Amino acid sequence: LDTIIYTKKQEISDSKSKISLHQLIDSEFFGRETFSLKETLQSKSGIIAEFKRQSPSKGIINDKVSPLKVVSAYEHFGASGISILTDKDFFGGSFEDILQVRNQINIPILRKDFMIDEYQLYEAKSMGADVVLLIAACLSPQQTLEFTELAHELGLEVLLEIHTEEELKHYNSSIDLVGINNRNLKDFKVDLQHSVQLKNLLPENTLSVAESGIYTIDNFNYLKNKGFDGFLMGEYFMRNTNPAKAFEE
Ligand code: IGP
Repeated sequence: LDTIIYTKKQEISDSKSKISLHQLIDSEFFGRETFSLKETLQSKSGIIAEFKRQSPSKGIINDKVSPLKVVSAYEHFGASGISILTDKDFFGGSFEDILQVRNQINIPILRKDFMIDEYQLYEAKSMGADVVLLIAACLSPQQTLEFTELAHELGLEVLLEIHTEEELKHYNSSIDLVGINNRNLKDFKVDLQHSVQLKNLLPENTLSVAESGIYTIDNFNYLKNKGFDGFLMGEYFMRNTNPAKAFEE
């Protein structure tokens, strides 16, 4: 995680020198009305289906399929939302992946990246995202609050990702959704029990999302029975040469 954050700082400072905040604000998608993941989590399947070419823990998962083909099918089969990795160095993603699909689907898009600078929230809005992921392990509780407020000013919803009980300190009542990552970002170990245990410690009525390691229908049903509102799934779909087919099943 430290390496990712270090690389990310460099990337952000490069971007800032190339594209000013003003340019972001003037861009095509900046003023658009966003979709609400809070709403679609309740009105559709609850699945937030991810487009992910590769990851540090798994290497290449699928680099043959186009984002548009995959996310259109996700929408068709009832996904509540789409998660798109925009980190290039570690996940092989890009801003283009969101820009390209934005006008082709009518469900919310989560910009999945390592947010450490408010500039990235402006970027998220300008590329057509509706929701941003804030990873507690990358931020202080104070930053989390400030980023949440800015996100809301921009019309974006916030999914706070936690992995430990300690990180509950990052929670504040403005946060829209809390995701519990079953994968430890430090050693990549995955344990579904993890989200189940931490979920009990969330304030009542918090919309909760179980993240990572959901690889079978049984995994999904298990977590649904435990009361999760959302299910962030990536590898299970992307492993398939036809990710949408996995969703349909
Ligand atoms: C998806 P999986 O095991 O279904 O591919 O996991 C998603 O939860 C995972 O990609 C993820 C992630 C993150 C990636 C969750 N939190 C933070 C990068 C950064």
